[in-house]
Amino acid sequence: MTRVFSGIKPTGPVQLGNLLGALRHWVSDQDEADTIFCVVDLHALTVPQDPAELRTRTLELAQLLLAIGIDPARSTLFIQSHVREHAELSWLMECNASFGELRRMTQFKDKSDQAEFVSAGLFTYPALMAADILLYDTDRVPVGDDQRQHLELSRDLAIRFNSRYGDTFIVPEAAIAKVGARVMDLQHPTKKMSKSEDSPQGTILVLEDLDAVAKKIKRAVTDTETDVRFDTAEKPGVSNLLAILSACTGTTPETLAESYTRYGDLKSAVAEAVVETLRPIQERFAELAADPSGTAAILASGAEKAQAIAGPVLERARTNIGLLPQS
Ligand code: ATP
Ligand code: LTN
Repeated sequence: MTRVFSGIKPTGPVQLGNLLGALRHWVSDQDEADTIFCVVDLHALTVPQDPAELRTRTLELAQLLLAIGIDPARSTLFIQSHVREHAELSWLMECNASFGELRRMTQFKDKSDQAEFVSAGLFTYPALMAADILLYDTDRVPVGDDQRQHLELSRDLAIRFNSRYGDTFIVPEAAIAKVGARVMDLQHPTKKMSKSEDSPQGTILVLEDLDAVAKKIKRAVTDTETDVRFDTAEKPGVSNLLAILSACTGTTPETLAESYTRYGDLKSAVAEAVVETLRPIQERFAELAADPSGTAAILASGAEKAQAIAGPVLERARTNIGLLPQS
């Protein structure tokens, strides 16, 4: 059976891009693959975090994943830091990644440009991500388009490790959807929507008040023309709305463009589709939030199942790289 693995950082409230670009595919992957999903709290530490807030967000993010339909009976759901193997394999990955290849990562360039304090962890971030993936003999990694370069590096590191030390890791494939893999900010449609950027009017939060969601969509930046066309270069705002509607309805953006002649009608349709996508998630989240100990139990069992896979894979890597076994 195909093994699917993916992760999400507890760096802020989950936004529509996370849902459409990645999380909805995690849910559908459960029908056909052996699925493992992880809240990557160690990755969140690459930028400064308030400890109490990080703890709360980590638990809430796990509850949100359950609310969108991650089913603990079919998937392994756990917190990255609960499985110590991630940090250890990350070191082996760091020692096999070059300074030059890490320096070329565009996410590092973007995030370090804006940061006052650039941690060493922000730089080595992709080595930890490769460790996450390789620890589970992963075949496929569903992610948004912004993770393409990190996935390519994970593959390169797996191939390099295998060629230096003998067959150790499965080389994973990225799974990037055709539609919704790059949801843009509603106010700055040439920038991706992000949970840690400060753009409240341009970002739709999955748990946000639904009237506020509809208002933000109706105020989304479009352009001074009037025709509805799917053209990401010339019409980024309109194309973003079409892509969002497409991801929510399953109809292609090109076909949708033919059904609307006015921006106002398109925006109303997008608002309705997004609100109806979010409503059931919010209802389910409210139920789960009332039972944090239920989530904690799911996470404990998830970490145990994850560790049972990660332990032997790490052992394989330790042996092949030449670390002396403990007697
Ligand atoms: P941050 O702002 O802290 O970097 P983020 O919102 O980009 O966070 P991540 O935790 O880095 O979210 O990503 C979780 C998943 O959501 C990843 O697979 C990522 O590719 C995807 N994703 C994030 N933003 C978008 C977006 N705007 N459109 C589509 N997919 C996205
Ligand atoms: N880097 C990813 C989050 C992430 C991840 C992973 C995704 C960490 N480890 C393993 C897939 C597989 C991000 O910024 N979205």
